[in-house]
Amino acid sequence: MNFREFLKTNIVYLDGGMGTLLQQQGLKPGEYPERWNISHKDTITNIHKAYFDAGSNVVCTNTFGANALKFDDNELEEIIKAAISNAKEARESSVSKKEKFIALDIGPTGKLLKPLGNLDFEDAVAIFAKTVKFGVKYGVDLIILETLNDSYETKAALLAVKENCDLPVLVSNAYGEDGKLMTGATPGAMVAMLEGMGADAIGANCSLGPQQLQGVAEQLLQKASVPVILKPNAGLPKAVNGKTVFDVSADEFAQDVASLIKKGVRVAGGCCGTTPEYIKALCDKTATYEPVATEEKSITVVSSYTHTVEFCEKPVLIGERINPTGKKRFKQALIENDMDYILSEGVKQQDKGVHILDVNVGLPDIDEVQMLKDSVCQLQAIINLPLQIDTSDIQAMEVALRHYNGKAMINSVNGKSDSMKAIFPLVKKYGGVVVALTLDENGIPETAEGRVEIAKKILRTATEYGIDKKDIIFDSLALTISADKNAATTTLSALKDIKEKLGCHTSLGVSNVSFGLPNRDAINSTFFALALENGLSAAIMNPFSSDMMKTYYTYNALKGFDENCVEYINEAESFTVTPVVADHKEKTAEEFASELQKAIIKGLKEKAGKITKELLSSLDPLQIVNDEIIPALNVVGKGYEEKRMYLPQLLMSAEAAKSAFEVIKASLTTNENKSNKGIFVIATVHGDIHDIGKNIVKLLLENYGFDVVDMGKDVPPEEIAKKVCELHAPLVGLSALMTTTVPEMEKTIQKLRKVAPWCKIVVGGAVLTQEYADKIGADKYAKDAMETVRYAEEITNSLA
Ligand code: B12
Repeated sequence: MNFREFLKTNIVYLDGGMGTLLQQQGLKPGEYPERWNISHKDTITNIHKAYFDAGSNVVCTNTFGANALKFDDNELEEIIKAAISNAKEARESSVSKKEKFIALDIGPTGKLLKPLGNLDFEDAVAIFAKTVKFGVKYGVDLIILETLNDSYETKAALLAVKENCDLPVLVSNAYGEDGKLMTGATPGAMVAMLEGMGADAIGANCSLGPQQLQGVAEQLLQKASVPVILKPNAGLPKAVNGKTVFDVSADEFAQDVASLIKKGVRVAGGCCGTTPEYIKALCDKTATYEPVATEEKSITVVSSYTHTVEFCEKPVLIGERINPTGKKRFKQALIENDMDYILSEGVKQQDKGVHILDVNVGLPDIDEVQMLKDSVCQLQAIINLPLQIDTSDIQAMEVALRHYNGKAMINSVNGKSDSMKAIFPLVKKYGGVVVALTLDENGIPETAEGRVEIAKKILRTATEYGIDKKDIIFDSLALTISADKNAATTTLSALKDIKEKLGCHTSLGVSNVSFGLPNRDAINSTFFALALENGLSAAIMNPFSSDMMKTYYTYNALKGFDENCVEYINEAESFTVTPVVADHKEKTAEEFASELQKAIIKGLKEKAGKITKELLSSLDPLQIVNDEIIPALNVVGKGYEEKRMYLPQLLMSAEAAKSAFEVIKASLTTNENKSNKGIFVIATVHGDIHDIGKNIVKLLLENYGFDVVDMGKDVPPEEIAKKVCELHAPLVGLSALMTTTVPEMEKTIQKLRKVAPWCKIVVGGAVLTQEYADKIGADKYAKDAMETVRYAEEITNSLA
């Protein structure tokens, strides 16, 4: 039976851990387990066989880390060939009578993708593609992508599979204790993106035990229309007598996973710490269970790299401001490639509360393909709202959809056969919810019936491409009432029919209705209310229009979509019309300063640099660091701690802070008689990569005439000690920003005391306290850069 057929009607049992078993058999730390396919062929084959014998339907080849970053092409091919052959041999020799399949196992590359890391998205696709091609060449039944903890890398891997074969593909992510991926995606966001791209099953593996993964599994079951995978660890790892042990027994594991199989999990196995014993226990426990049938959920949903926006009763707002039409300043920004302007238009709309951002950067004479790609990539680096890719350039659309980190909204297709032929394959390949305009080769029908007929035609054609109706949102086209008095009523009645008779969601570019009329907001907002009452699901609108926002909040309150009118009450104050007083006066330094904080918090790199330049004319550089940059980073740090912000935002803010810092650095003229005051060795300790604070300390010390030897970040104690001895440095500064890395500081101090007793040690970093510094034996705790300079001067003066 082929795997897809088997998956439809069965509970599929995967295998359990491989790495932990290999460690028990002598795999050394740092040794690549994939090489064991060749060097320890029998060991690998026996492990696979033990899993088949225990009841696994699928064993995963020992190729988790087999990728082109670790192995050259020849070795990669040999490893994958051997891995598949080992699994096949195990299948042949297994005594189990069950259906047996072999999955090519693919894990993460180990690198972060841009902009968080250095790996380019297309390079990631190419790396995964190589592994997939070898897997296909040597004959696997399916592919499993697992333990991926970043949505973008998951997308790259799934694209690589889809572009190189038609094999079934299971996609499983590693969720943290907060129920999200490391880069912030919820299970719902992963389902939206992966289902859109055609994954055969979606799930969770590794990181936690079955009990801790229960919430994630339940969310996956609630949202997914495809089978859900669960492959937990044998609980949490603990170190006992120098060995790693897991805290969930085989029986407990079987019990917990079985209860989730009862709730609907269809593909189950184990990850780190599980053994054939665990799989046997699970198979025994669930031998009489009937598979729970998967249900089509019919959720119309788009997603960003963190979360989803679902189309249901409450209207969805799509911000229309990233669009050059009729906007001189925006056009200029596009021509000048002023990305910061485009990004701030996005940030401002996000602050106003839109749920999705429309992105249209089409202008004659610009390279729209490049511009749209850059805009999408940069917007999604700092804003976590889903995007609506809005272009009539098919190539630009494909590139943008490819690089989009989630399930995008696509604007738009229409009833012309050329349009459907071009757009539907893209929707099918990359996933997405596409806005369908009710017009075709004959133009826009004058009647509502005519528009509904086009909608039906679009639905029929979409089905031929394998696109479900839940992924189509109809736009019945708002035309201007100044040209046709029935324009609005026709649109509204088409809208109503599409919603009620075809059961589809709808969207409108609301503002078109008022072209040519004065006080357009008044018309737009009333039309918006009428449209909502006639079944409008989403509006492309201007969130800076107070009339429109008023309609939105009052509508929700009146329709019962706003529990206790909480949102209405929060926003009501802003509805009060206050006359806008023309204010041409120059901005004060404080106003700029708070803008700098905002720019850093939002991760706007160029803007942060620009504002810092302006600030330097009125503020002292250190004041900018202490009163603006550090407080802004504290806000981000707190957001991260409270799980309101995720690593991507932390990184983008750090980048923005660095760009402000670069400007400050350039403005400070380094003291001429540098080495007069002596050598100061500085480093961030082992395991810690935070260096913004350390760099500030360095800069100030240099300005006060010290010869600073910067050893960088993540520096082991031995290297620091070696350098201090080599230079016979009188002063060393150590930085640590995490509770987990301050012990490295203590180690470094102990080392230095032994080999460089003359050297004074000063320590700093956000988590340090005077008390702790005393405890670990530092000579001085400096809370900031200035205090470090004062101490260094004190020491050098005493030596003089
Ligand atoms: C920016 C940032 C990052 C950036 C770092 C970029 C870079 N190049 O430095 C990135 C995004 C890469 C990052 C990564 C991580 N981060 Co971080 N990060 C921060 C953040 C927001 C700001 C740090 C900062 O630069 N502050 C501004 C500088 C100027 O302040 P400062 O370092 O304290 O320096 C001043 C003084 O302390 C002193 N000083 C500093 N160094 C020295 C040295 C000497 C010799 C002396 C005398 C004085 C001195 O003078 C400086 C100037 O006045 C903090 C939150 C916060 N508010 O601190 C979290 C924070 C430090 N990060 C944290 C975490 C957990 C992480 C990650 C593990 C996240 C992850 N899941 O991957 C990784 C760590 C990876 C690693 N192995 O190190 C936690 C640490 C929690 C803890 N208590 O242990 C924090 C506190 C966030 C939080 N609240 O959860 N992070």
